[in-house]
Amino acid sequence: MASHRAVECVCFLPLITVFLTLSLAQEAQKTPGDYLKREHSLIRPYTGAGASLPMWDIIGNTMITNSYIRLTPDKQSRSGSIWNKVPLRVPNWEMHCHFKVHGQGKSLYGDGFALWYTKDRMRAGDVFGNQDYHTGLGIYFDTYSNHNGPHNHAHPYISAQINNGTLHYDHDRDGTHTELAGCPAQFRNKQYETQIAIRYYKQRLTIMTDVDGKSEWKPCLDVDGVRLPTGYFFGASAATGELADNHDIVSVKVYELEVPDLDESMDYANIEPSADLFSPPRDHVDDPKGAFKNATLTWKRMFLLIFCIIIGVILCIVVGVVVFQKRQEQQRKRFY
Ligand SMILES: [Ca+2]
Repeated sequence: MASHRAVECVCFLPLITVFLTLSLAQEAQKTPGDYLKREHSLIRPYTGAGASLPMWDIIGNTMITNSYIRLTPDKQSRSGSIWNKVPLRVPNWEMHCHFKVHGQGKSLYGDGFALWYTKDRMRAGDVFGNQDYHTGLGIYFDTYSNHNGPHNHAHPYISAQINNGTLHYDHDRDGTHTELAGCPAQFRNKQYETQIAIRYYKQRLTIMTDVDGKSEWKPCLDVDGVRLPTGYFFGASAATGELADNHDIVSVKVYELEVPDLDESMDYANIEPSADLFSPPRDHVDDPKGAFKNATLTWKRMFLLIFCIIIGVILCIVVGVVVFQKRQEQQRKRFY
């Protein structure tokens, strides 16, 4: 599976590069102020800082200060979250989040935080401080590697999950088997600003990071065929266990993205969260996942075929050499 992914990644690399270049060009052309959705944004100075924010609610150990929202402090067994009060009404959007993860731990720290666009809000749980089996989009900033088996990857690791309420986040496997896609990103204990951009545009989810102090967006993931409704809520949550970290949100900016040919007749509020490349294996036999499975089979068959041909050719050469040598020996014997 990993090798197939690698081959697909290599094949799609030029396409991704072109898309991201176009995206960034579009980004540069856009005047963010025109589309900024203030009701979903969290920008310093926060009005009402100290105790409450007009458009946001907090639960658990989350604290509001003048310069950041501390989801959890660098102390064991803490968890908390912050939730936007206003449901999102636009079908195409982009969120920029300036965050800071830092703490005393040199090699042991955790567990991480998450950004959410979900149906429910204010539900404390054990997936980075939010409930498991969520409905919507979860983006995980996993700083602690729980798992050393197959498909493990460098940490910290950012990944996205689309859930319709049926998928469990398995911490023992760092959520790898239910992720849409992901990328490693060294965002912890940085002296400069660390940011993420999440774009949902025409059923395409693109995530870019700016965590290297270069003030430029770097691609993290780009997945087409992602369906998310309007009417959900933005949130951020974090949790610490035996290991801890400060998980801070500095700012959130949400932009409305205009689509010239937007289908006004579409009922955007009633879309069930799903993704073509990873959807729960329940009642989706006829959806594009089937095509993906077939594609995987074709890859396997192709590999087997090439393998058999190579083995066949090697066998022919070996047999040929042996027969040739035997004949030469016989000829030499005849001469003596
Ligand atoms: Ca983990």
